[in-house]
Amino acid sequence: MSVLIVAPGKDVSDWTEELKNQHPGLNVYVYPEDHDKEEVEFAVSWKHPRGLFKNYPNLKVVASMGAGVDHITSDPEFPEDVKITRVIDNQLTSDLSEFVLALVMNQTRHLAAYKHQETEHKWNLLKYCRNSDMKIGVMGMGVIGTAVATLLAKNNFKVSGWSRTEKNCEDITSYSGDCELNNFLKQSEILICLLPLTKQTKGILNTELFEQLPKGAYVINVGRGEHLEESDLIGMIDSGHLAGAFLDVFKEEPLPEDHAFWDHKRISVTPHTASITQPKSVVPQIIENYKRLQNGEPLKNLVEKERGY
Ligand code: NDP
Ligand code: OXD
Repeated sequence: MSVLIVAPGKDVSDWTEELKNQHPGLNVYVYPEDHDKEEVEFAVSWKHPRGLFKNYPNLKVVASMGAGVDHITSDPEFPEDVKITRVIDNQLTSDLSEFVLALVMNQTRHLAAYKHQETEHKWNLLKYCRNSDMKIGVMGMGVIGTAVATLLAKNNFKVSGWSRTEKNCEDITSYSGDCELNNFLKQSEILICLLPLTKQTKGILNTELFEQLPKGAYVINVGRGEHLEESDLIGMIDSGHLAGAFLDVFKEEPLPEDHAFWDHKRISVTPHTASITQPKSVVPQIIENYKRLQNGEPLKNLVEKERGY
């Protein structure tokens, strides 16, 4: 049995090295190098070519290199009987939480606005909101969303979370389901999207949703680019309803050079870097699942394919 790494355009030398270090003797192929398709029962993947996996007759598991699995579930030709696993990793989770805390503080203390003023040599004091007076809403209270919400609550923000099912987290108000979305939104002065991309969540960040946020709300999208209707966001910022947005993920990555987001004064962008999987930290869970597969044991971090996450 062999492991196949499929991540076109990505340097995967550290993944290969870690897999071999942490499981000496493991046979690892990197797509598209020459390999016997019949030998492959386990693949590790990030943005595989559509339809690729149907050519592997003995494939049992595809492990996402990241927390998100939309790059796998969006393949209409993905074999029905092949299982999907995802990454759940403390380092990935805390990196993302710290990134979001930095973005929130950047917004509440007007650091981006001061940067603009600096370029114009302008000395203009902006009134700021103290953490304890700021209401933040986190969409998606999974592994990462809960960690983000908890870190924000520890920093005295007033935090709410929205998910499919109700949660019970200390100092975080829980809203769940479509029927509670409006109540969640209407008090979210900063909205953070940490949903997985599914049929239900695609395009969820749109005009209708933004209209339910308080006037002057700020939007942070670190989920997926496909959550956001891009022109709706620009329209709502230009109309003055939203104060601005910080985006780490985009429909098209890299963000095209001529995209309107680059030059928009109230939109900041980063190149999908909120948190980056560290192979050293994540390979142990991949190896564990590889061994579980060999022993016929249940896999960890299994994705519910019907749910899409
Ligand atoms: P989880 O699967 O642990 O959590 C998903 C959360 O979203 C759950 O709380 C779930 O609700 C909720 N949810 C899903 N569908 C709906 C819906 N239709 N309505 C309401 N709530 C819904 O995911 P993670 O926390 O691990 O990761 C979230 C996403 O973050 C990833 O899928 C990825 O897209 C993104 N990400 C981005 C990174 C970056 O660098 N920008 C890095 C890592 C991840 P429930 O709890 O009830 O099931
Ligand atoms: C992930 C990501 O899903 O990097 O882990 O976006």
